[in-house]
Parts: sequence; structure tokens; C-alpha cells
Amino acid sequence: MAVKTANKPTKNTKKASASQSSKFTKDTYVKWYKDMLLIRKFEEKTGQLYIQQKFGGFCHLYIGQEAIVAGTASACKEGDKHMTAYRDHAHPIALGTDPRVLMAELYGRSTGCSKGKGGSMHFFDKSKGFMGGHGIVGAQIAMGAGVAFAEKYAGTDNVAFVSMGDGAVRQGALHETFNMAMNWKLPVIFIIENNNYAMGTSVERTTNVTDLSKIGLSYDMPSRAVNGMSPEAVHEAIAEAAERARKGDGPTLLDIRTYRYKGHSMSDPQKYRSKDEVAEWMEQDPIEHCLRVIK
Ligand SMILES: Cc1ncc(C[n+]2csc(CCOP(=O)(O)OP(=O)(O)O)c2C)c(N)n1
Ligand SMILES: [Mg+2]
Repeated sequence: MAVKTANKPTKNTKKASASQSSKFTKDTYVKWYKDMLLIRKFEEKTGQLYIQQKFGGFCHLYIGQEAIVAGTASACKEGDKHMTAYRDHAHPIALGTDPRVLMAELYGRSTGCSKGKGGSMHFFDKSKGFMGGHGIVGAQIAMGAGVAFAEKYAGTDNVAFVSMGDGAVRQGALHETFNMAMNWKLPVIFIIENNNYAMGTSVERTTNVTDLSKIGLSYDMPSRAVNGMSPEAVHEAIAEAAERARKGDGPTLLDIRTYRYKGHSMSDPQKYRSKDEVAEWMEQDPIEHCLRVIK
């Protein structure tokens, strides 16, 4: 069955992958591969432990979306700030947080990254520039602009990376934030982790403008769609946007098209999509892609 969603997987053809891979060293591919594999293994273990009721609360897995954090981590620098929503396990791992302090957080231990008080949705690691883990959909959008404002005010060249879901872009605060961020030319990059679903609601059920990269255009914000199954494409888009932000030229919106292989959270019968749709996206798996290039 053909994929009917607004988002469709961009094929990583052999030709495309050969021309992209020549731009990056083998070491970069090995780093992406290791980071993404570590994230995936952490997530698989987390899913198992949750089902075994080893820890409670909510739990949202990032499996399938790893190329976004891998490509961002390789294109950013120390001092940059990062924040996201509740699907937050992968970001600190990509930034170098010890997975053991994240696992301790899931178990509610005082040795956890948020002293055991935050749980799965509220990871935090200031030492790596990771400013959370936020459970309120869209809350981090305005906060991210605030963090960018603080960096600009302090005269640093640090950039704030604010990730949000395709559902979160429907929060009104996004528009106030985009307006102020552009008006003040804040060093902030808005990343839509566009996995095409907000819980069970697809992008095309939510809006008549299914191309989310257009949302920034009415603010004259540089905006583009990016293949989220490709760490190369993510790295290039992030590097270009970060360079602009560091020069004082303000924000960018990246509509990064990805897919979550698992349900929204741990209890999701997934009636809103077909197995074929999931399989079609899995063919573009970024970990397998990096392994093919390394070999
Ligand atoms: C303000 C607010 N409204 C509703 C919810 C319930 N809720 C949790 S996740 C979610 C879907 C968000 O989807 P999306 O932004 O696409 O992110 P994804 O889960 O796909 O990463 C909703 C509606 C919430 N946490 N906060
Ligand atoms: Mg989504």
C-alpha cells in the first residue's frame, strides 16, 4: 500500500548516498553510527523495562528519528543550547550525557540527571547544554527564544536549538515567538521533528497547509524542509542555519521529515496507520544507511 500521508520517505538511493558520503569522512559516519545505535539500544531497553513495570510515568520512544539528533550534534558546538519536548531520551545521549544517569532518572534515583524528580519527560543536563525535556506541548518554543535572547544579551556566539513536534506547531505561542525572534534576530533554530503524527492525528487532519516548512515564511524566516532519515542532510541544514545565527542574522525554521517506528507512547494500538506505511519508512533507516556507507 502506498503511503498516503503528507510526509513521504525520501529514498536514499545509491547515487544520492554516494554523492553525500563523499562530503563526510568515514570517522563522521562511524560517529553517527555509534551515536544512533547507542540511542536505539537505550530506547529498546527502556521500552522493555517499561513493559516490565520497572519504572512508571509516561514514556515516549525516539526510535526511527535518530538521524535528527545525530546530524544536529555533529553540526553544533560546545556552548550551544538544546531543548525539546517529552520525547527527550535521544537528545542528551547525542550531546554526550552518560546514559547511566538517564537510566537512573527513569528509575527515580537521586543519581539521575534531574535528581530522580523529572522522569522520562524531564531529562536535563546543563553541562551538555541540554535545557530539557518539557511535558507541555509547545512550551519549549517560547523558552527557546528566551534562551537565545540570553545568549545574545551575554554577547556569546551560542545558538539555541529548539525541537518540537508537528503537533506542537499548532500552539499559538509559536507565532508570538516567531515574530519576536525575527524582530530581534535571535540566534535560534526551530526544528520541527515532523513524524507526521501528533498522537494519532496526522498532519493532514490538522491543517490545510500540510507543508510545515511554510509556517516561517510569513515572518520572512529562512525556512526549509529536510530529509530527517539522513544525518548528512540534517547536518548540512543545521550547519548552514547555525552559521547564519552566529553571524547575527537570526532564526531559521527546519521542517525535518522523519518517522517514529513505535507508537506515540507505550500504550498506542496504532490504528491510525498501516504496517506498510511503517515498513516503507523503515527501509530508509539511518543506522542501516550509515552501516552501508562504512562497509
Ligand atoms: C498543552 C498540551 N496539550 C496536550 C498535551 C497532550 N499531548 C501529549 S503529546 C501530544 C501530541 C504532540 O505531538 P507532536 O507535537 O507531533 O510530537 P510527537 O509526539 O509526535 O513527537 C499531545 C496532544 C500536552 N502534553 N500538552
Ligand atoms: Mg509528531
